[in-house]
Amino acid sequence: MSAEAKLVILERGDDGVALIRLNRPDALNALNLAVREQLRAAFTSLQGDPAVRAIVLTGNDKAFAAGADLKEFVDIDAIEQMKRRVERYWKAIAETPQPVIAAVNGFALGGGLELAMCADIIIAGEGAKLGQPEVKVGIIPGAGGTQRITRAIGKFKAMLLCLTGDMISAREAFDMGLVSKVVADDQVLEEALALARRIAKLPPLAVQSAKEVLLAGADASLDAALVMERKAMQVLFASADKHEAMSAFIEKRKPVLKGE
Ligand code: CO8
Repeated sequence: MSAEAKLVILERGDDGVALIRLNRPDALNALNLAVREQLRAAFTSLQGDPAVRAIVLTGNDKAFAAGADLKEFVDIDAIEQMKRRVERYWKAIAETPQPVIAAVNGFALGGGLELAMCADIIIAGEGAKLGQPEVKVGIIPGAGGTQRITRAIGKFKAMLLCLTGDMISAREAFDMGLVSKVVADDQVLEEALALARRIAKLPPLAVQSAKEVLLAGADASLDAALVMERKAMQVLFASADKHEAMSAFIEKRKPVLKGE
C-alpha cells in the first residue's frame, strides 16, 4: 500500500453518526505511523462538526487492530521513538468531545486495545480476542495499556493481562468490565451504529457534558469530581435543549432539539 493509501476511511451519515474504519487488512490493522496520522486527522475533522453527534470506530472481521506496527518498532532506538511523539495521535482521539463507540471484531491487541480504550463504549463480538501482549516482544504498553486498563478493571486483573501478555475472550473481557457489551460477531457494527444513532438523537450538550465530567472526574478526588459534576449539570440549565426536552416531556410530545 502506498503512503497515499486510505488506511482510515471516514464516512459521515445523515443521522448524526460518523463511522471511522481502519483499513490495513494485510497487517491486521497494525497501527503504523501513517494509520495513526490518518486516524488523528479523521477524529480532528469531526471534533468541531455539530452535525456529528456520535462516532463509531471499527476495523474488519479479523482485527480491530493487532497493535503497534512491530516492523516499524524493531530497529528504532529510544530517542527515535521519543521523537515520534506518538502521544499526539492518541490525545486527538481521547479528547474528542462526541461519544466514541469502538466496534471490536477479531484481535484488539497492544496498541489496538489501547485504541479501543480511548473510546467511551466498547462493543465486542463473541470471537474477539483482547490483550496487552507487549511484554512478549520486550516492551510494555505505552498508550494507556497499564493505566486506562487499571482504572477500568483494577490492579489485579490488569496485572494478569500486562504480566502474561495472554489474550482473553470477549466474554472474559466483559466479565472484567473491559468491554461494555458482547454480541454475535456479525452484529457488532450494527449494534454499535444503532447505539450511536440513539445517542445522536439526545441533547448533544448534555451527552458531551456527561462524557467530559465522567472522564475528568475519574482522575479527581470524589469531592472535586462531585463539584465538577454539579457545576456541569447547573450549566446545562442554560441550554435551550434542556427547556425544550423537559417541556416536551410535560406536554407529552417529541422534543425538537437544536444542540443549543
Ligand atoms: N505489527 C506488524 N505487523 C503485524 C502485526 C503487528 N503488530 N500483527 C500482525 N501483523 C501482520 C503479520 O506480520 C502478517 O503479515 P505478513 O502476512 O506480511 O507476514 C499479517 O499481519 C497477518 O498476521 P499473522 O500471520 O501473524 O496472523 P495470525 O492469525 O497467525 O496471528 C496475531 C494473529 C496473533 C494477532 C499475530 O499476528 C500477532 O501476535 N501479532 C502481534 C501482536 C502484538 O504483539 N501486538 C502488540 C504490538 S506492541 C504494541 O502494540 C505497543 C503499543 C505501544 C503504544 C504505542 C506507542 C508507540
